Amino acid sequence: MNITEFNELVRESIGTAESLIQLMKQAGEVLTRSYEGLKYRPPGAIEIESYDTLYAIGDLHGDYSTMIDFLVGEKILDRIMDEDLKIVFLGDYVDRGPQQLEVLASVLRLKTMYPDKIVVLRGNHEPPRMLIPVPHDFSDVLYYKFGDDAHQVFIEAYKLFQRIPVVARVKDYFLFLHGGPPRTVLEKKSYEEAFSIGVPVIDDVVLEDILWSDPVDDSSIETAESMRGAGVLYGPIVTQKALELSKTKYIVRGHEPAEGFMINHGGRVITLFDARIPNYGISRAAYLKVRYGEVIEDIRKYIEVIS
Ligand SMILES: [Mn+2]
Repeated sequence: MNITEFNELVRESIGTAESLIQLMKQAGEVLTRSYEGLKYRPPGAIEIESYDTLYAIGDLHGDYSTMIDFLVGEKILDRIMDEDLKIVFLGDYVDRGPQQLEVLASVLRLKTMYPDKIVVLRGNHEPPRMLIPVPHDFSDVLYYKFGDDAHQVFIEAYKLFQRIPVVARVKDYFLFLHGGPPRTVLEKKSYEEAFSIGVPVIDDVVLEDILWSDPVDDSSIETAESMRGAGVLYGPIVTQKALELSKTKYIVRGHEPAEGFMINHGGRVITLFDARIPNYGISRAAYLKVRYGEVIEDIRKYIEVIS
């Protein structure tokens, strides 16, 4: 498949309320299944067990041009059939940007076409019903596009959002999530316990913090109140404990606007941001690119910038 064909497929997927609902239903199924090299651990965790090249992309927020630039720049569509690529999307597909439906549909299309290669994680803009972010203009976008049918699409989108995994891991290397580790991590004895793995539903506070929290470079802080009104600010000690329990070395997350990327906690927290949208004044996007077995000394060398 080339980029023109992919683009056409995305356009068709959002052409009618019915086609988008169908895609969301199909994606909901594959999001919560295991594949070779990609293990799903209910209710919301993924283990990435193999890859030739691993990518991570931060918040797209309706910036479809960055999605296209990434796919074309890395020749993803040419390579994905033959190479064991793994692409982790860190959440926040909708709200704010000009092409929210295109971004959402492209991520879901990639997942349905290459379910063993794509990891879709949940952001705070794919919210639980009790924690709606501001702005949440996704519903306006649906009404503008689908009119009377918008309500049905909205209902299906929310069903889908509740199924999206919240954390992914590459043992010995990376912990991927949207915001930060749960504030309760300091009291926990295992990765599973800390991230609500193997329980019927994700603990409310665990979910809130994973989707909403931000790092703060102050080693005297464990956790502090966040101005966002949800989640917390977490200090280096929380990061250290989360890395220890998950047996990883880096937290890779999105959530905070940055000129492509930002590094915190002595190089242990990497923020990726991929929405080059004017109201943020941001002109650069960034993604992580790592080949299997590479020894990482300076994480900055593995961050690619699109400008
Ligand atoms: Mn966010």
